Amino acid sequence: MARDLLATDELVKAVADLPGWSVASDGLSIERTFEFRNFSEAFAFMTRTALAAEKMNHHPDWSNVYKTVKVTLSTHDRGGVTELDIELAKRMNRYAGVD
Ligand code: H2B
Repeated sequence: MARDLLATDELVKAVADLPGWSVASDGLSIERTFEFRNFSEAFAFMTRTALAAEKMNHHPDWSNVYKTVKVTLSTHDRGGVTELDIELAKRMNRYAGVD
C-alpha cells in the first residue's frame, strides 16, 4: 500500500526515474534543490505544490531563499520513503517544468 516503506532496491529504482532527486545519505528521505528564475516563479511553484500536498495529505519539508527551494520528502508516520513521496516528487518536477 501507498504508505509502506520502499525497500532499498525499489527506492533506488524509483529515484532513477526522478530527474534531479537523490536519496539522502541516511536513506530515510529523498531530496532535491529547485532553482527558478526569480522569487515569483519559486513561490508559484510552492503554491501549486502546497495545493497538491493538501489534496494528498502528504507534505514536503522545504525551505525557500529567494529563487531557490530546497525540498526533503519522507513519510514521517513511517520514518522513511513511501510511494507517496515518489508521487509528490513527480508532481513537483512537473510543476517546475522538469520531467
Ligand atoms: N506528510 C508527510 N510528509 N508525512 C506524513 O507522515 C504525513 C504528512 N502525515 N502529512 C499526515 C500529514 C498526518 O500527519 C495526518 C494526520 O494524516
